[in-house]
Amino acid sequence: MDDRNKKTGRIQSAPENFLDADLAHEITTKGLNPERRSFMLKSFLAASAAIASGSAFAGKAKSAGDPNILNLPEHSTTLGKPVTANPYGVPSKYETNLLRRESPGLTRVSAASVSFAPLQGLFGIITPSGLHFERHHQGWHDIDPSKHRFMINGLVKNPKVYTMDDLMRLPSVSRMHFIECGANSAMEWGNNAVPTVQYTHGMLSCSEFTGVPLSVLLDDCGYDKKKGKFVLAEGSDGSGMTRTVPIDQALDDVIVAWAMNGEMLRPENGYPLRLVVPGVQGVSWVKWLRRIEVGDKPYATKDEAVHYIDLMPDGQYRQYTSIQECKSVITSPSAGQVLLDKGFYNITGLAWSGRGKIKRVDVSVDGGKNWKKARLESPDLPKCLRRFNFDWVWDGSPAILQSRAIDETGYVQPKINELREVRGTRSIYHNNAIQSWKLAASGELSNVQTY
Ligand SMILES: Nc1nc2c(c(=O)[nH]1)N[C@H]1C(S)=C(S)[C@@H](COP(=O)(O)O)O[C@H]1N2
Ligand SMILES: [Mo]
Repeated sequence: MDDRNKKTGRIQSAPENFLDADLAHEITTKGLNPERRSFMLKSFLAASAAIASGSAFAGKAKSAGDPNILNLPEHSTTLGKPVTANPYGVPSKYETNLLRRESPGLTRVSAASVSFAPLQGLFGIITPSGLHFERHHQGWHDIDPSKHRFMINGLVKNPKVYTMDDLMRLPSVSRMHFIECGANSAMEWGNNAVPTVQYTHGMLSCSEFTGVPLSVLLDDCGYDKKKGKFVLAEGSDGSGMTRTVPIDQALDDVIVAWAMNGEMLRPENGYPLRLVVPGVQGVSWVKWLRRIEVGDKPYATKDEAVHYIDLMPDGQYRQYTSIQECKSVITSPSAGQVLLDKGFYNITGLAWSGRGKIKRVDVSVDGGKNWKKARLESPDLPKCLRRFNFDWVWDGSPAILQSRAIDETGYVQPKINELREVRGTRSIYHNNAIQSWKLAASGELSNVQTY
């Protein structure tokens, strides 16, 4: 392991076994040997045929006498509702179970809380705004945008105060990025088997954000290019949320954003203004943003000197480890779900890296002994979620499902024991270990740790 990895606790290990041992020699420079490919295709079609004949899957085809086919439903014979019945669209009444939820394992301290996104029920990569996870240290507010002010001061020639109107006249950008709380998967440092992916990984969301690049604003105020080394971002809620961002990062891709997924930010997510710090843990994405100060050293605020630090095995704390390392998780099938019968399943999940794009995701169904490449869906964007899919025919025997992501830097998502070797067991933040879901012969899935 090189020094860089020691410092960041990133585990470097070769993805040597990503193919079945008996498949590895079938790979030629042109890809999979054609005979082998047609064999695989045949087994896939055979499995699908079994599904269609009703012998192997939940969706049994029994059309004869089905009243849902024979009788015209009411919606085919009556007038539908007018647009005005739902001027701001909400989901179908049949989807009301898909909600943000507070973890049963965490106690709420007055208003300070976190609600987790229901990853198990989401498709693609964009989190619907109403299901975007929310974390606030002192409750959320719905701030009057006409009264909101944003200030830039510190090492700048012209300190300025902007209204929302001032900001929204400036050149803007729209970019898709994930946001993950540094404490996502925190319970997995112990052996606390949190019951579902909503609670193990649900402090993760992905949206399109629109706003003005911070670099444009810093130029507008004439920041000190020699002495300005860091910026401090400050929120306007009662939590006194303040975080240091190095100037190179601030000038690179940080956005002072007012919009999310095509509309103004939701109040819980920082309306009317928040910082977007791509690749960096959620706490730096300061909501209800009111001030940026340019300084010459890190500010060591409470949220970076006392909180959001990692207790290492030698008893020392690691500070300013803000980047969210490469990580992935299978969102379905996942713990809490039940497979109704053997047969074909689409294993699906999400992969992301705070250091850039996702290069590859492998899936294992035997607890990490063998790995096969998953299909990566588009788009292929840096510091953004990437959806992966994997065809699987379950034979009904117990299995352990895992995914392992590799980012464009070549970094490979570690196993939990590899991470513990470097980081110990007393951390809260930055757990990016491979997640294991145990599938029992009964079809029930649960959260386990395998080594
Ligand atoms: N002003 C302010 N900004 C804040 C917070 C806060 O409590 N106050 N919480 C932070 C934390 S810890 C996280 S993980 C993200 C969560 O962003 P979200 O609620 O939009 O998901 O906001 C960050 N920004
Ligand atoms: Mo957070």
